[in-house]
Amino acid sequence: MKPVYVLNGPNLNLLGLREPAIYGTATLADVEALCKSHAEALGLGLVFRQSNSEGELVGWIHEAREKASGIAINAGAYTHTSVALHDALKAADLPAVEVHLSNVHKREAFRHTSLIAPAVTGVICGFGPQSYVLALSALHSFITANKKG
Ligand code: CA2
Repeated sequence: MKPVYVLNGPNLNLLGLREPAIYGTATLADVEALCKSHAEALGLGLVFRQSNSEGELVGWIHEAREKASGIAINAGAYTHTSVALHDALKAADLPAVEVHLSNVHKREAFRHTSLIAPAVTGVICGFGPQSYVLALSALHSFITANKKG
């Protein structure tokens, strides 16, 4: 089976180093290790990446179209602004989960809108690093049932 791509957007490289009250103390490397061990338990291959560049994220979604069985994406602030990520996810036509560490609906109003939500299968937010684990489980269910949603 093709691997699942877990893509991370801008500033997520700072995880665990700043704003622990909002995002916790786990680093992105910790989140990657958690994803790797859960993916292994599910029998899924994993590609885990982070970029601060919208264009690079678009490129990775295009790559996933050919090389991945599903996508979990924490697009960071691009969630709320990016038509380009929306269009790329639509075109990828894969099971996809929008992931957030924080519960964006409890936060500033500008975080309540997601431009990518209409282009993915579902959204998971508010569970810290466990949001990624839940996203991988959801993708696994969809992929094994051969559904896109
Ligand atoms: O809750 C999430 O996962 C977010 O995607 C995180 C984004 C934010 O813009 C979204 O509204 C919700 C921000 C990621 C930046 O992470 C930082 C981590 C430590 C210090 C500063 C930023």
